[in-house]
Amino acid sequence: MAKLNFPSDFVWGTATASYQIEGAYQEDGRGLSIWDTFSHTPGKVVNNDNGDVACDSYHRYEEDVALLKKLGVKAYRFSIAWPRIFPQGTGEVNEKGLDYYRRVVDALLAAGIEPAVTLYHWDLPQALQDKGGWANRDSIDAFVKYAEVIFKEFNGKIKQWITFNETWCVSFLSNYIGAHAPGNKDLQLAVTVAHNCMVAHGEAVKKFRALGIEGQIGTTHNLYWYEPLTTKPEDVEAARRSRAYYNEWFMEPTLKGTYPQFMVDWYRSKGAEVPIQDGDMETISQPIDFIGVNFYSGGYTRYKKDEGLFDSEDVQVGFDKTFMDWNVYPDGLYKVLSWVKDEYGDIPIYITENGACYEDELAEGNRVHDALRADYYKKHFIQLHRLIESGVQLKGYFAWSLLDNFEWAEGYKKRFGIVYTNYETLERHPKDSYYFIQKVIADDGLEV
Ligand code: GCO
Repeated sequence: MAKLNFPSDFVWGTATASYQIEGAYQEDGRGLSIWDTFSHTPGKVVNNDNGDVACDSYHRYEEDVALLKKLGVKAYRFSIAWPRIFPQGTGEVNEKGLDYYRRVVDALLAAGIEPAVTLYHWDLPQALQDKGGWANRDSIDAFVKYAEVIFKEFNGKIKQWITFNETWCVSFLSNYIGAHAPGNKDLQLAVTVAHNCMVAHGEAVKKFRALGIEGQIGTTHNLYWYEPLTTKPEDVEAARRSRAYYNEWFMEPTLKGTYPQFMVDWYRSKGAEVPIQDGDMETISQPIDFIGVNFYSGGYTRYKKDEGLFDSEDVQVGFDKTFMDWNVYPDGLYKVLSWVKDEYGDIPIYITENGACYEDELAEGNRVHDALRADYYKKHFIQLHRLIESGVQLKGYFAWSLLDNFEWAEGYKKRFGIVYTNYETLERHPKDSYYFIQKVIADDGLEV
């Protein structure tokens, strides 16, 4: 047995998102978001589940904070629901909506937990979607106004800011694949939305600097690691496209101010152009203080003519799978963050999400023996240690998720929590993985 020690200033945390946990979807003047519309449209979400009640964190946030405190985390990542603040996306601030986040932030600070806030975790006000959503550049101005209100309100209290969560999901998953709200299937729309969201990120960073807000600001991209199945050039190229779809397309504009040309050409060959306006690339690549990375999976890819968008297909090579059917690929985490360092230098990195979905059962004494999830965490923590040792500027890690919650198009059946949510009673029960993480934090490391 050896002990892997983590630096004492390493930030351990957990993460959630507003629409996935809050519920209270019509309370205190909250406007509707694209996720209310989408989840209330029959056939869009498994079992036609929706976030009307979710974990009811709008009323039970004190219990959530108590769970965080007992867990021993330094930080908690959550998101603010834009339609609580501006029910119509723009206009007058809804003070009652803001009050909810005042209560949450104060409760966290009183418990000695640093709030890490995501400004956009997918709940776009429906009123803005009605005018074209992220494809309309007016949404950029609306976002910056919303961000400004939050920056000013919480200056000095919230010290870690994340503008966008997973711009790939906001753009391609939601507007090309169509699996998430608003559910479009149009490549040009996806490319446009990705671009406009990145401009909105950059404009918000400019506003943050201009206002002199305390703390650090960055954005979160969801990265995957794909290896070519063979060394054949066509497989190598196919894997390169699969990676760039998630990784370079977002990382390169954010951190270098350019798009990867081979992907610009590829999208052009499919009829989609990036709608770059003067000054956009400079705006997008505003210096940021850290990059947030959400990592879940990856795998092996090979060339296959006319398959999907990239002439490529994923190949099953015997990985263990989670209940989402995602490969368990801890080494992929090591590889992708090593690539970030090689490609983009020593920017501080936070893993803003990582975690696993498994089928859980409530056992005697309200315990959940989720050995597979605890093992998933352990395997990834070993890689965190390896990354830190290798000189990657990895500053913190947020487990997804504090609680089982509304898993978007998958509804409630897919559980990612380290705390079990009983959706009938809304009681919360820590799982074995919670106690595993609690011990790692208390010991500043783990035995392997
Ligand atoms: C994400 C989302 C989470 C998901 C998680 C599991 O950023 O993808 O933030 O909301 O629940 O990724 O799919």
